[in-house]
Amino acid sequence: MLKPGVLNRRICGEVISRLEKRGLNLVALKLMKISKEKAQIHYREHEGKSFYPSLIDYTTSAPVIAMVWEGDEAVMQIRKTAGATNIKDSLPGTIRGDYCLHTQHNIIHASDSVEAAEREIALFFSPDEIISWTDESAHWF
Ligand code: 3AN
Repeated sequence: MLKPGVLNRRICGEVISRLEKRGLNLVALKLMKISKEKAQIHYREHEGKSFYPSLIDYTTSAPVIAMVWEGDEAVMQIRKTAGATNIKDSLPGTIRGDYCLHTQHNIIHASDSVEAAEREIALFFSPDEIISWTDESAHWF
């Protein structure tokens, strides 16, 4: 998910392009404003932490781009491409390491396990909105 503010910065295409170039398949994409209820479910593991209230406020403050990506080891590969959660550890070359300075506004959310991905996809997408496709481009090379 591209977090609030990414649209304002006009870098959605750049970030999505990085995931495409990694070789992953984009199978669903939706511009949406997240409700407080859904943000609370999405970030329920952080309830009670000091940054939780501002995390919910931020997540619901502006539109986001929710996406589903497919590919070998997609969860691990996207996490690595996104970079570390704590911006102090996000290396240059990763999305977070290249586009942001603050942990709370670290521009992209990526599911941290297959189970989390299944739960998060179900929260934001209906099954008919996910369109798997086969890469036919190999025919051209
Ligand atoms: P990730 O998004 O990398 O899975 P989580 O689930 O630990 O990381 O944290 C969810 C979001 O909460 C982060 N993307 C970030 O916006 C915010 N967050 C996490 N840790 C902190 C922190 N120590 N201070 C402020 N915000 C944080």
